[in-house]
Amino acid sequence: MHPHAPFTQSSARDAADRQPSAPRADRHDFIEAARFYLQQAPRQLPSRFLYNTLGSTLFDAICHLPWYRITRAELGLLARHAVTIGHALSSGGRVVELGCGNGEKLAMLLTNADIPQVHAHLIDLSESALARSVETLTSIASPDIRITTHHATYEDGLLALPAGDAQPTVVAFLGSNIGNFDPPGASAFLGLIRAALQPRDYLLLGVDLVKPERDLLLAYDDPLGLTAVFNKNLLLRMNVELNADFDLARFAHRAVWNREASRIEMLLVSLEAQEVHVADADLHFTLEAGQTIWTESSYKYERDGIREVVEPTGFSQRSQWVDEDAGFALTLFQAR
Ligand code: AVI
Repeated sequence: MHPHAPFTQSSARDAADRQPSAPRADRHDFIEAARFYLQQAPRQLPSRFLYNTLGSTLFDAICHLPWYRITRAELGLLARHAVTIGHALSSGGRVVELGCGNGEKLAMLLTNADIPQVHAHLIDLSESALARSVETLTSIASPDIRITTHHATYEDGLLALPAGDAQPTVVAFLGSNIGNFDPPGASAFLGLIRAALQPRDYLLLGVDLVKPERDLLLAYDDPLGLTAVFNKNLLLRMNVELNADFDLARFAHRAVWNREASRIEMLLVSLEAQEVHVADADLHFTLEAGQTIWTESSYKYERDGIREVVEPTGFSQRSQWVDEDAGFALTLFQAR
């Protein structure tokens, strides 16, 4: 789905470069993506490159901001509806989390689910995320959790799941990570998940909803300036890893609500006319004052729109729980 299809971006949480020392293949990927996407009109970069070690740390901090409500809303819904979700799992079933982060969401679900045992498969490209999740999950008293980690892309991790397991499987794709895919990319990815499942298995999907523009702009251009730092870190990363010469003081962060496309666009705006070199990508270009580099799309859904996107990929909606105040939905689908 990437890097050569503009805006068919993989979820931010599957970023290959979240590891402290990126393998050479990832550096090659970064160089190729910078060369390709920075020459597009408009200039752009895939959002997965936001997540090096510093970027992941900044994102974790963003989740604590009062204006960014996704994480807290989702944790609340998981705690409140864990027993119902647990029925889907039954005892001895398996739960697969795509992009496990620090493990707190799965821990919230399982500790409240009222099931004696479960097999958890954690899929993440970040070894540190996997390690943090294992630590979180092994520290909880109940249920009895068997843990298998998959240091892999979502796609490879799903393919590596042992097939034909008699127990039900619940795939959890949380945090509105689906929002960082464009609509065709989201459908293609949901199809991949479906292909890894048996009929009657489940998908638990966390999705941020359309809400007033003012709330969206506060979430993606917060008054503390954390999201601005998170965005500008991408320029710093290119300077450090690709021998680029972006002058960070000559760029500003901007978040725009694109109502027609139903997405927040995160941009880096050139404050003046300037020349930029990305030496390792053999790239040299000029930016005019006000010209932008598009670094992330975060699609927001209407609650019924979630069903409309997911059901054609081979699932039927079973339950939906909404935090009305935060504008966030947790939806349980069953594979047909
Ligand atoms: C990871 N992803 C779901 C976040 C989002 O809301 O799109 C990334 C993010 N970008 C800016 N703030 C948070």
